[in-house]
Amino acid sequence: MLTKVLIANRGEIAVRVIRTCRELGIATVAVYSELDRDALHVRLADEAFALGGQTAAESYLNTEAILDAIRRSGADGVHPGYGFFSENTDFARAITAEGVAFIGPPPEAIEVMGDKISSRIAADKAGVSGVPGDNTVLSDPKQVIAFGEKHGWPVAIKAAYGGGGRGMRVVNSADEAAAALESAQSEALKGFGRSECYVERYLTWPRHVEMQIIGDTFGNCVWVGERDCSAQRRHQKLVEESPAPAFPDDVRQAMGEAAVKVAQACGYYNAGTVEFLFQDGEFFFLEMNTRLQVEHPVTEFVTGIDLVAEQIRVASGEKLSFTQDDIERRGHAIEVRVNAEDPAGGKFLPSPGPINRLSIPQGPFVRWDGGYEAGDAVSQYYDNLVGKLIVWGRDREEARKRMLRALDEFVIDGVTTTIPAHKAILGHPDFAAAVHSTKWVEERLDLSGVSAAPMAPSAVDGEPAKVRRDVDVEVNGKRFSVAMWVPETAPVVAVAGGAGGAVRARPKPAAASGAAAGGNGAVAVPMQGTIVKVLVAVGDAVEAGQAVCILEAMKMENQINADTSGEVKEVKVEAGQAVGAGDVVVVIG
Ligand code: MV4
Repeated sequence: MLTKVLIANRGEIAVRVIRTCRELGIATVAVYSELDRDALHVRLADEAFALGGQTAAESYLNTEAILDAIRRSGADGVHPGYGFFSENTDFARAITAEGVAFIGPPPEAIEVMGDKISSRIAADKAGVSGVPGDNTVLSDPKQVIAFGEKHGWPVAIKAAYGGGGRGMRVVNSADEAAAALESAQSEALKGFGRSECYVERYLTWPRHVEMQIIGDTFGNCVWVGERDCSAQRRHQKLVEESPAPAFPDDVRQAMGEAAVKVAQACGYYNAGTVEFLFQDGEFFFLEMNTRLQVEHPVTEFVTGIDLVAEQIRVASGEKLSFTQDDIERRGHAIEVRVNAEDPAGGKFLPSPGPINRLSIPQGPFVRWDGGYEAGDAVSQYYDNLVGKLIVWGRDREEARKRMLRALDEFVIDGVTTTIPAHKAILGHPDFAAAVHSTKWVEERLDLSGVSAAPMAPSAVDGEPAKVRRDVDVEVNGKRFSVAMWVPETAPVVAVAGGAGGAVRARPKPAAASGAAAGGNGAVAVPMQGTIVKVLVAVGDAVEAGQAVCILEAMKMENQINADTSGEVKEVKVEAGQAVGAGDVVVVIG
């Protein structure tokens, strides 16, 4: 077995991997950026090495710094988690060349699956059908029209080097084809550096069902179980569950066997996930994710298998500890992603900041995979996943009610989170009846009333906006929770542990780190990405901390804030424009 594993990641997944290593008696090495010097993953690891830098590019994506930490620590294996280097074949090859095990699949398999056309061809060869489509690179809108006329509208144009749905265009009729192809190609070029696109039939109300597989280097490969990830918004999953609801056993068996065939067709080993679209009883291969996924715990809960332990066994050159026949699935598991995002009005704006209080739900069959504790801060520079709450029940309804119970117990102060959206989803009759599909959150779920700090219903025009604060008071020895509507600028919080009912005004916690006043007015973006929205114009008066534009980076929308108060002198970007780390987007004078 490996003896010392370096985790080339941060946050909840680094913590998750450290925990299994400890159970297996494997020493752990954390790496950290300047902002993460005191982060939970650093506190929990046996050793930790500084990478320097603040942004992901300067730290967790700095190959030389990580290679240096590997050498200095003497680690014999590296777990990449998800994101960062998890699907980077240069990194995998670089460490393998130094005799260090990459805890993941072979680079050749990552390459085949990284290109969507080649992965469709690989699946086809394995006898697994994708959504009916054409595996040629599009060069003319006539090809799209010919395909639509033959297979029926709508059709989807997708980026060959894309994934996760970015750059996809739905075309409803022949006259939309030319514009859709052009915009798909240009977005693909901007987002992925390659413009190649292809066409598929577009399924209008599918569910997203994905199959976990794991294989060893002896040719054993098994399917572990499926996850339904249909509750998502803008390709960001919100809720995942296993088993998929209303999913017949014979379909599960067939999907599992199909997933294993796809994996074997590309010489796969270690953990992976094969994604399918499921509609009208049929499933179609979509893509393969060549990494451990965020939602892996639901599969662990229903099977009792520790997927990370199994990944480490495989990377150590051992056989899988079980066969296909050994795997039993029992009950139902649901996961929600608790992100530091404000779901108010369905906008899900990033809400980084310090976590002042964190009280995690406990009780039977509840698991929390977190990356933070009270006193830690969620930085605007990284993914804002605070942690994942996972519950198990004997059936879906028991699990759903347990999740609602657990969400009600959850207390987190300082950052706004997606918890109110999860309560709305889990409590909705459509979710309870499992009639939701991939478009349900965006098209059917009403999040207009959802807010962590709802506006006062009686707010009068011209008066300062008021927010709700809940305070516990005792009246004649009986405890009441009182909702107070106070001006947003003067928040009032109950002080835990103080004199009963004490109420204290406290300044609003500083917003995103780095958003403080006192900047030089040249507002720069912290990382590479695409500007999705510009919120100010030349001549506007802005306040320090006010959002000036929205940057999409690492699949998240990040608010870029004014670093000083003043007048906008220059706006250097427009929506759709790609930017690099450090690029100045707005100048305030
Ligand atoms: C589709 C589709 C319908 N028809 N392809 C989006 C994510 C990427 N993996 C593929 N996606 C889709 N591809 C065809 N031919 C609908 C989606 C889709 C989706 C898929 C999975 C999970 C959420 C989704 C949300 C919107 C659209």
